Amino acid sequence: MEWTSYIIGTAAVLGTVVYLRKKKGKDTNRECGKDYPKDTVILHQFPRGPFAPSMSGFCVKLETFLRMAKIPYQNVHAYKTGPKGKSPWIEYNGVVLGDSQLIMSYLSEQLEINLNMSLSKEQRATARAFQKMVDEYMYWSVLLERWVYHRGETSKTLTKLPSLFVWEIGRRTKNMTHAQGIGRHSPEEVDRILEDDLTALADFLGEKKFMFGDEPTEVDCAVFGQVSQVKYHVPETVKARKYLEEALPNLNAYMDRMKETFWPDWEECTTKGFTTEATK
Ligand SMILES: N[C@@H](CCC(=O)N[C@@H](CS)C(=O)NCC(=O)O)C(=O)O
Repeated sequence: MEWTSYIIGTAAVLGTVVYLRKKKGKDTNRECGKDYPKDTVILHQFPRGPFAPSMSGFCVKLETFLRMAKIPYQNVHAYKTGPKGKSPWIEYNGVVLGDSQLIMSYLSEQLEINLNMSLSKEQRATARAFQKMVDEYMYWSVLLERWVYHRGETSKTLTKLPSLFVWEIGRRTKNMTHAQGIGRHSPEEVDRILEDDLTALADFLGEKKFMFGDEPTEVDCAVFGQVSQVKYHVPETVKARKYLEEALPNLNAYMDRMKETFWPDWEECTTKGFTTEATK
């Protein structure tokens, strides 16, 4: 029984890879105005998550940006990666682009939008440092917690992906985090780093409504995106998730504020929790 499911799982993984490789060429040749509408961002991202709109902090970040900047967009949900081999990615008026931050800069330039207008040069520099902290470090800590240290629990409570798929994600995560460097730390050290990064966010936020005051700015998209994964999409036993819940009330209130402001349809944008129905 066990072996049968491994064979079926392997065939499914290989089948998906071959299918996606064939499909990629077709998708990047799509024509604006014919295959998709003009002046509308086509946001390619992973399928919705169980407790937040995506299990990718970058997808939550970019979609929050499109909402904050009031840019018309349409979602395409699939486990399909873009020109840089990652998700999210976009098509916009004939241009195909990957990387959430580069996409945000590109759209801001094209549409003459500046969500950082109210910030001084010094504040912009601080915002950039926070964006890098969450996108380039917190992201990897979350991956380790979810797919390596607590993989069994993730499978039971967060994802219905076949166990072979989850094992493969864990294997890739180990390799990537080793290369990045964070994967060389012990689980206890990663827990500690994650807690310290959350504390830094909470301390900087203080009593402000958003990272830089009463109005949200671009960095709020990245902070909200990556912290949403700690709050909703790592198993409940992860120490940093409990720490966020119990020790950082202002950061929690901020997360709720971002959610209410930009995601009034939050529930409809999730799969409404994890259910084992389909896997019984
Ligand atoms: N720097 C990229 C990172 C995107 C990224 O790492 N996406 C992950 C999902 S959260 C991905 O596509 N992983 C697939 C892979 O590495 O094969 C961005 O800002 O968009």
